[in-house]
Amino acid sequence: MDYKFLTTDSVAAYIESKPELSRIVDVASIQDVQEVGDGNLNLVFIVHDARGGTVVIKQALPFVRLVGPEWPMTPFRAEREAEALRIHGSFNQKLVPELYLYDSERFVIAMENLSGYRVWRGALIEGLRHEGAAELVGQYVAEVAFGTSVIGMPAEEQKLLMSKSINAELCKITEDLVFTEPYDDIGRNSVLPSNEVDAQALANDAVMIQAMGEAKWKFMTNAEALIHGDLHTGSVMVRALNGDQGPSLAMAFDSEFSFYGPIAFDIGALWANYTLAAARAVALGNVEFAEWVMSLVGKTWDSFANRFSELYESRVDSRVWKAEMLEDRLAEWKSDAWLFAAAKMSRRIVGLAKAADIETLEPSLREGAARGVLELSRRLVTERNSDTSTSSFEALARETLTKHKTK
Ligand code: SR1
Ligand code: MG
Repeated sequence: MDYKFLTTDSVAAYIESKPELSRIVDVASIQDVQEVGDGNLNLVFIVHDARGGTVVIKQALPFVRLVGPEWPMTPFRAEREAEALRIHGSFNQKLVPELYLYDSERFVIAMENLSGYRVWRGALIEGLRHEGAAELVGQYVAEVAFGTSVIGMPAEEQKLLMSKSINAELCKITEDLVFTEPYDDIGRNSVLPSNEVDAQALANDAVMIQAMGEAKWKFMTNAEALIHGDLHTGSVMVRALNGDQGPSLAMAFDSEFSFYGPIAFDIGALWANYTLAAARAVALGNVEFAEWVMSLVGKTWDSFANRFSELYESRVDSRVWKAEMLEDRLAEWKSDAWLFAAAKMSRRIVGLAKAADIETLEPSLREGAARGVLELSRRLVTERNSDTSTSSFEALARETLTKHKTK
């Protein structure tokens, strides 16, 4: 794939060449171009001019940045992200950044720079409470789920959109890294020496393997809605309305993994990443903060279920989809969210692409946090068969993470 990669030196000329961008940023007064891509895949630049104009420019490389050119990856993922931003934004522009441009020749997306926002994972690592963020991401998942499923969109339109939303290579990353490799290491897994026994116990757990097989099947076949596809806390931006915490706004971004998949996958991803933040807090002895973080599980779910239920009133076809249909779907999604959360938390401990919440703990503390998350993931897949309430999820997390605290 032959196209020019952007650099901090070439971004200004790029903006000048695009009227959609030179309207937003005054090229002559650009003060600052910073490459901030701390993700696993792309280049990301933030640009500021002297007049307050600002933009985020993201370019997909034809390989996985985390690994290098030896792992080629389709840059057409940028198109998937642009489409997801556009479509998700059409339901609620307050919950996703605005898309300014998609450049299909250089696989570049330009979007709104969310001034005053920060990545939620970093805020959680610092122990900050962004109140209301979990409710807003729950609302985002609900609006996307309703708006792009056949419940909220005419069937012919939905089929056309589904046909244009194939994202095979990025789905394969998830199929491999999330559902398979933690149980069948092909050389990309790693843990602390003291956690090798825990990783081995996970990989040898026949019940877990069966559950992950089921989760993978659901991921690969439940084409319910144009989901985000990678909705961890690093894919959410938050902004406190006053100071650095308290009542807050939140937006979802980085939707390059978007595809027609199971709605519960996005919810499970959030729950798993709340759990990682809580595991960190437990390891550091911040018990109250860990409690608050785990309460986000219920807050996200309640907001999702309430918003989806409101939207369900305006479903496109109510002939056989009555109140029972809504009840059944919510029950199924809640149970599946347990399963997906289990998959998403254990992969961040043993597999490629780990999470800073755990990785930045010093090893003596990381050991217990990692052990707690791995045991919790195994308990979630069995316990969900008897109780799928979010309070049970939170209680199970509290108990398991605390039990394994080291030091
Ligand atoms: C090779 S990409 C690794 C991970 O980064 C993304 O954030 C996804 O979670 C993916 O699994
Ligand atoms: Mg990402």
